[in-house]
Amino acid sequence: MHHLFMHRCLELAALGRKDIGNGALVGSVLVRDGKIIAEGYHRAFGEAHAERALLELFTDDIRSDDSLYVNLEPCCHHGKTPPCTDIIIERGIKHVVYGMSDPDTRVSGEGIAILRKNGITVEGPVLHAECEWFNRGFISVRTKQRPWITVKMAKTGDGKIANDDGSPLAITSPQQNKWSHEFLRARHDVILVGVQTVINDGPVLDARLTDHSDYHPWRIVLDPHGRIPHDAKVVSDDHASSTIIVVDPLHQKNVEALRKNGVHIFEVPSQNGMFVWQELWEKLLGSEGDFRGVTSILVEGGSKTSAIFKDASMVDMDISLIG
Ligand code: AOF
Ligand code: ZN
Repeated sequence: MHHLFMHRCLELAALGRKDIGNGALVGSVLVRDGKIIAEGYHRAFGEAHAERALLELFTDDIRSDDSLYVNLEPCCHHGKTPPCTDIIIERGIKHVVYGMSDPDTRVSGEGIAILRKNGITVEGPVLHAECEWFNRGFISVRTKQRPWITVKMAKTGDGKIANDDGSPLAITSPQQNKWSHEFLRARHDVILVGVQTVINDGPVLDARLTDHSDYHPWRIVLDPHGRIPHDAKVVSDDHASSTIIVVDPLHQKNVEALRKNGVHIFEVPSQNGMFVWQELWEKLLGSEGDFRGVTSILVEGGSKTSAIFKDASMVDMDISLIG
């Protein structure tokens, strides 16, 4: 039963993906007599954490045999919201089951210790490998100060990734495309490409072949010289406001006009055609307008952009789909 309830926490947590910025994906359920009687999740950056969202919605008395499940150790710090441990203690919860401890140095075990000091039984980590995998972006941001990075390439059996003139080559099967939308695109905060891929292929970079077709990951185009065509789909379609062009400040004027479509323009200095990593991560982990930071990036090409990430050891997972 533990696993069932923890899976439900993860399912709820996933609903926050687009709006929690650089934070953790967290869901919580309250269980009474083996059944879920209340649910909550961390909905958006700066808003109530999962446990607080649940307890603010569920205002009945808590019974001493109720259990609160949450996929991340409850926090004990005053951040944008008060500590979750406070409301758990105040409301008289006696059992907490958690999925993984919190890598945030303001918490890291202290949340659990405080609950125990207050006479609460704390069980966990439950399903921790799955919980950590699910929050790999958040863990990366908190431990490496950069997002989790997956590089994905599609190749033919003999190693080709495009036609010899650079034009796109249909490589993967419909099943592979569906899988990569469902398990790669819909499970990262960002799909990132170099500007040459936009020029050559004109991609849409969304997760349309999925059950989450209303989820539109951020689309980032690395474009140091501001070469992106202004009629490219990513900067002119209905989701242009989910697109970020990263440009060197020297060439910012080339893309300035795209702001009227809602496109975000991030200025980051570059050296030899590549952005300064430290400054790139500062921008991508920080806030600007309605952008609140990201925790995971799927690099989808082209070969030069992927090589830049690999050469700098900025890759956590490298996936080749062989067509
Ligand atoms: C929880 N439940 O639902 C979340 C937690 O900036 P703040 O105040 O939102 O705090 C962010 C930190 O709080 C984050 O780094 C992580 O340690 C914890 N997130 N904790 O108990 C939640 N989202
Ligand atoms: Zn909290």
